[in-house]
Amino acid sequence: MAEYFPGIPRIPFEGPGARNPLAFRHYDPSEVVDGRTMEQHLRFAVCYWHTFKFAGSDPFGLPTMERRYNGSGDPVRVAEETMVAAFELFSKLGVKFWCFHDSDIAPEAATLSETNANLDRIVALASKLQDDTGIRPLWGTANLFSNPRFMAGAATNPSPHVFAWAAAKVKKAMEVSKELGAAGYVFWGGREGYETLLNTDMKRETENLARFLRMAADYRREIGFDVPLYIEPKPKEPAKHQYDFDAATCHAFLQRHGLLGDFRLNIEVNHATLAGHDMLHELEYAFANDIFGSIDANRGDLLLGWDTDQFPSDVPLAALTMYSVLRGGGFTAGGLNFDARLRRQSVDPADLFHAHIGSMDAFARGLKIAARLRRDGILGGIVRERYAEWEGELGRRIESGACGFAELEAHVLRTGEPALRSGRQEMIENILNDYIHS
Ligand code: XLS
Ligand code: NI
Ligand code: NI
Repeated sequence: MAEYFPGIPRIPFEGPGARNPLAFRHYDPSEVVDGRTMEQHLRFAVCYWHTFKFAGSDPFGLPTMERRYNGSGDPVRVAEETMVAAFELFSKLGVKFWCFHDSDIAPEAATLSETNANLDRIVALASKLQDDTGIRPLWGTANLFSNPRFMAGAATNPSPHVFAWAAAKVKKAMEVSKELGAAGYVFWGGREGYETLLNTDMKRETENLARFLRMAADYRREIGFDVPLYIEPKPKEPAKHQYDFDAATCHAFLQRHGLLGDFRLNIEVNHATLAGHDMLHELEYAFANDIFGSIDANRGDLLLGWDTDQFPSDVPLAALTMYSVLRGGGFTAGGLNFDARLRRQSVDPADLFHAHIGSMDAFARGLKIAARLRRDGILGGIVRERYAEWEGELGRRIESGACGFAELEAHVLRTGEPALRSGRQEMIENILNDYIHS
């Protein structure tokens, strides 16, 4: 079989002092942390679109990256070569999962049937490569945003004909995801929103979106595709406003339309920041409301206002992310999908490896830091102590619903002002630094 990343070996674990840039310093898949191996905890996935289809173009410039597999020949042939290259990269990195859109893996043709035939051909190849390697999708999804027919939305399009197209694409993408043994299925509504309210019927669009998602949930049951469905929140880009704005907006929407039983969230770091939150806020909200599902791991740039999708090599953020995930019970069907792409000047195929190695190492360190934080129980203890008064007489009466305003007023008249207590933020931040840097 052709080699698409010659000169790059299977990436070994060499430990913290290693000098070899093509080695893990911290990610040792078999190392046990808190009763599970790192591989079981972290469930890394490589994303197909950025890693294999992004070639360095930006709104001002042409592609910069040449790849052996992304040639200019017959598109199905190119798709096959790309799939083989993908499994070479997955295997060399030692990741067990990948994520894809239907149109990343197989070229769209003139009609739906031809497109589906292309997909079937590539999926057969992917199945074989999966059998050989034991790698499978963390999730699949349908691209409902690139083709011009979706310019005004997919499930929220003013035209039912386009709604039908979206349904047909999702139907096939779910079938294919099931066939490949995907552990989940994602809905990201890049064009489910609006450019201007002057031509938009928001009520109708959001109700149609709910109808669409209900049909998807029904179809999942119909074909026995027994995995979680995820909504991936994002507030904008490409649409000016997207209906799945953030975790709380999605939660309210799912609740309002009776869809909570079928959907969870796939939370992405750079989408959280575009919504004016940080990742930890979104995770905390999802866990607090029992809708956490999976993570798209990347990061943005504070000085740029868009979805830069950089690789998540930031150790403190990885540590706090894993702290939140561990506290919530760890991943079940979900995992860490690197929805991230190289910078435009990182033109070498080896850069794909450096990017993934650095992010996998960051999360391995983050996992260990998070496990220590939990074992020592310091942060947990600080929070418990801060709310300790709720265990007292007054707190218990309020939380059990035993009292109302009149009794609370009487309490204040009797006892006067509360004592002011420090939130100790700076001290807590110092403790965190001790853990991160020791
Ligand atoms: C785009 C999204 C997209 C989804 C999958 O911003 O992150 O890549 O993860 O459609
Ligand atoms: Ni994104
Ligand atoms: Ni994403």
